[in-house]
Amino acid sequence: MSTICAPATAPGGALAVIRVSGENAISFTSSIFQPKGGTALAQKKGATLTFGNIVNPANPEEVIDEVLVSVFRAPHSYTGEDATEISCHGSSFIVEKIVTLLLGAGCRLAEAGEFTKRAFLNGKMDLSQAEAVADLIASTTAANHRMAMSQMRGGFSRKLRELRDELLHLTSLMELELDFSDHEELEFADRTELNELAQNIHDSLSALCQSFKLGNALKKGVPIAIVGETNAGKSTLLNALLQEERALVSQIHGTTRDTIEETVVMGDTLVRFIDTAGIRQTEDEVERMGIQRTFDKISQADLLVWMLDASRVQEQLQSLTTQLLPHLRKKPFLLVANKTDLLEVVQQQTLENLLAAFLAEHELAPLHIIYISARRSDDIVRLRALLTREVASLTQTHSAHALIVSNVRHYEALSQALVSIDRVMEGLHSGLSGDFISQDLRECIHHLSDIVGDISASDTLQNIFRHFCIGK
Ligand SMILES: Nc1nc2c(ncn2[C@@H]2O[C@H](COP(=O)(O)OP(=O)(O)O)[C@@H](O)[C@H]2O)c(=O)[nH]1
Ligand SMILES: [Mg+2]
Repeated sequence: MSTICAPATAPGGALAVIRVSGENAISFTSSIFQPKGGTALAQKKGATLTFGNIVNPANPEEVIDEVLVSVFRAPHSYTGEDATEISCHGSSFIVEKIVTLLLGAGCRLAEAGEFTKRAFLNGKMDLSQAEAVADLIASTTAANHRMAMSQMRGGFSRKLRELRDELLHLTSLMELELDFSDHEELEFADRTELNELAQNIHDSLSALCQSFKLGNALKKGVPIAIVGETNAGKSTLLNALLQEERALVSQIHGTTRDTIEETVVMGDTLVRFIDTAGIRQTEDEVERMGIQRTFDKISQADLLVWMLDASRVQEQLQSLTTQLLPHLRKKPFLLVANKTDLLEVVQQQTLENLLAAFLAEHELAPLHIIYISARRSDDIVRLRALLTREVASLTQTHSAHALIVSNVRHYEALSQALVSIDRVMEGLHSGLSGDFISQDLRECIHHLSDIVGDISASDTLQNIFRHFCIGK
């Protein structure tokens, strides 16, 4: 396989690393490197550092930089091949120059994800672990980091192997029955027992599939929709939470016609706030489409912030569309009464009574009722703390050690495996012949194998590694 090289660090830092991997990694690096102190790279053991100069072999007087070269020897490297890493100063000129010299020495520029792809092909990690490397690099929150780290260290792979072993066991029991079905005197595992085995596998697969909703939310941001009448102050709140002027704010009703989504880190979790078009009766076609979209977003959200204009609560509750109520009964929500700066203290008491009566009448149970002015920063701080707590408890329904699926490809394979195991169970119930059941079992195993990468289709591999950055 050819020897590849690429910068492995993003531009802008004080130092940069250039990676080289392949059969000739050490000799190609050596041809542009003069060690200080004598020992040539070729004589160096694996996992050692050598200090020296990068020089242009065409003109050894031309010193490009003083660098440290790490030498790794197969199979003890990230890729499993001979490899070097050149730590140089982080100038884009130096990095480019060194890469050019390496290309001149015989290297080829690595494709996106090619180092990790080689690690996979050389058996250093399975496919799901390789994918976790990309997630790890992209992780911006503690929750995402935890998920990627656990997957990279093989927690998920182990679970899949366990499931595969159980499926193989079940298959062998089925096939035993097939092979000896002529011998009526022999006792086989009865079908209730087989069914129990299948049920266990079903439960594990189903739990993994269900974890995807959380995994996906953690990766893309836990969706929280801000809903309410026009002019309640929803866009003002979004801007305050994001600390930027993202959404247009105006006293003109119906300003926000489309949904706006922005992510922000709260505690150790990424949250995706969705500002929606205010809900009201309108003749405006575009605004109506916006309101329809509001309801779509409400259905997708994990948490709702229902906002009322505290200075107009009575009118707002009266005109409140009944369309919103079923959603508020189904989803956890915070009730935020905004614009308290426009209220007298006594008015707030009346307001609290009014709201309490309304909530009781409609059987609504908000997680919290909070009075704020979206224009006051200490109110925003208070609301933010409350939201952070609620998001943490939403995402901690899974224990910290539970496996969470966050990759769409894995989720799809698991869902298909679940369909196959369901067919196996149906087959066992209805007394279907063993050949058919074995066929479904094999299919189930096949879907699980896809996840860890016992797959031959190279376009699938190409597609997975295409999304990596160069140098990884
Ligand atoms: N007095 C007062 N006005 C507010 C407050 N929050 C928002 N507003 C104003 O209410 C109007 C509507 O706000 P906007 O965020 O566009 O409401 P939206 O339609 O729910 O998105 C704007 O003129 C805001 O400046 C608040 O806490 N107090
Ligand atoms: Mg708005």
